[in-house]
Amino acid sequence: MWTKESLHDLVTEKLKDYLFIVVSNREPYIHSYSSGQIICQVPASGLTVALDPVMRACGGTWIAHGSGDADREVVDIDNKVSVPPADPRYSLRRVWLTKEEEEGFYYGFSNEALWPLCHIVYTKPVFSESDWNSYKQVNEKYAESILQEVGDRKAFVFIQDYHLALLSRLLREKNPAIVTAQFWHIPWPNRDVFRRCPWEAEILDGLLGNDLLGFHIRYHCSNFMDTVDTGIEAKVDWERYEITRGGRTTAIRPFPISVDFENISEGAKRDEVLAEIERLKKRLGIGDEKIGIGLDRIDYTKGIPERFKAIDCLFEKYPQYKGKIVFVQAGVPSRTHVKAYQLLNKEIDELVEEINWKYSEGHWKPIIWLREHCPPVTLEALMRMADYCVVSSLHDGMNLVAKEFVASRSDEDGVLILSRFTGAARELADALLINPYAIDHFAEAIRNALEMPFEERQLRMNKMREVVRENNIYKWAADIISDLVKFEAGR
Ligand code: GDG
Repeated sequence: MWTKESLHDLVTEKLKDYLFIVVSNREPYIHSYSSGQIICQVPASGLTVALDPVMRACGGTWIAHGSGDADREVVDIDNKVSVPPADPRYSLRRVWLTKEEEEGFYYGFSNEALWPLCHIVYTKPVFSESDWNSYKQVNEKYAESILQEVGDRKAFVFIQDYHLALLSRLLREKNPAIVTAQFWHIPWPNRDVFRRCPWEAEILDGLLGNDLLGFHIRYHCSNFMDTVDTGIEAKVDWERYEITRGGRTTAIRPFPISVDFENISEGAKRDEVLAEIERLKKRLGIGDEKIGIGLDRIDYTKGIPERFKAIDCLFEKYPQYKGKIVFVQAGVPSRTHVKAYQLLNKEIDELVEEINWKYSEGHWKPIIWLREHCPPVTLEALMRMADYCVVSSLHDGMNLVAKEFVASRSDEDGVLILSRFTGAARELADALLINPYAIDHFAEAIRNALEMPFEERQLRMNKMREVVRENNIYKWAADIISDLVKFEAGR
């Protein structure tokens, strides 16, 4: 079983001569002003939630966009600050982007082109030449910051996600000795879909600057191999899952990301969490009702409207549940600058209003909608007080909420309703698996969750807990580092 200590030992032994650098767009800690004071927040992002414990164990430098309005106030002359603020374990080096760069690189090419292209949930990607230029420019800016940080030392740079597809190639051109691995946190679609990107060749070439390229599941690896096979000049080795281009080879591997199981499991038992459950129930007016929860970034890939439609369908079919159950949806606003997200927020508001109007009786209403960024203790309380948790993504690389829910249930209770179209569904076979597009079937799954006897809930939860305990976030990081070291040694 991998722990933070064994990961630390692995890094000390295998990467002892190397500087360890993680790069991502989103930063793990954001400093901002609140009522004239500087506060530090943890963003709602699967990537940063997963990597923070890895960095705490490994040390090193995390390079990311400084997006908080007080971020500049707390850094030193190298744009660095030690984090986590209460117990510093590693350095966060901030990259500054102009408003125009944020618009074109982040909102534009990353989130209006690549995100919908890779998720295929019927939101059309928008390909704009100026967004693409901005994307290239920002990737160059990141490269400069990394090269400065590395200097003439040996370095292992671990690049995150779809915002930085060109980075490894840029680093390699300037400093071929840098070892890079990249993890793509979202799905990789089939080649016919990816072909629609006008800059397909540049993106594929950029990603093949890496020594190792990871996806959550093998299916995404195969889709990538296939896209390269038909998209650009390269030798694709299906036996070894390796691609050679321009004389250098990239290994393509699946690494299912995970959570810090022990920490979440132990944390959920704290008195503070139990007190928060009481506080929440009082605040939300919840009494003896059975509780369902949803907890997401508000994103059109997460299947939030489908979830509410299933609840509507449940009450249509089984009106006896009126007054007996309640569904708490916590949703943290995300990318609201993008039109598709504005439309989604409007759709969600209208659906909640319509369903609550249709079924509410006296003080009771079926859906409690919390559109806010919840502090960690509130998330822990929600997970712990739920009778069932719904993860209904229309498509999701992994989905950490599903694994966090399982990890938090040290009481061995609670039912997970999980979309088949998440990476997590490959591992969590004891969840109630659903197709979120099939609303009737989805409503039946909620009924099953509500009626499931304790023995079955316990059996399923324990099996899922075993899977997440064993395949925790430290194993994910250790597997990547071990594969990279093996691959480098075999060159
Ligand atoms: C991408 C991929 C992949 C949610 N609300 C709040 C909050 N959260 C936290 C959750 C969870 C994280 O945000 C969301 O993680 P997901 O994995 O579900 O989703 P994405 O952000 O889309 O992540 C995904 C992931 O990368 C990792 O590879 O699993 O497939 O899309 O940790 O608990 N956190 C706080 N307040 C909230 O209100 N603090």
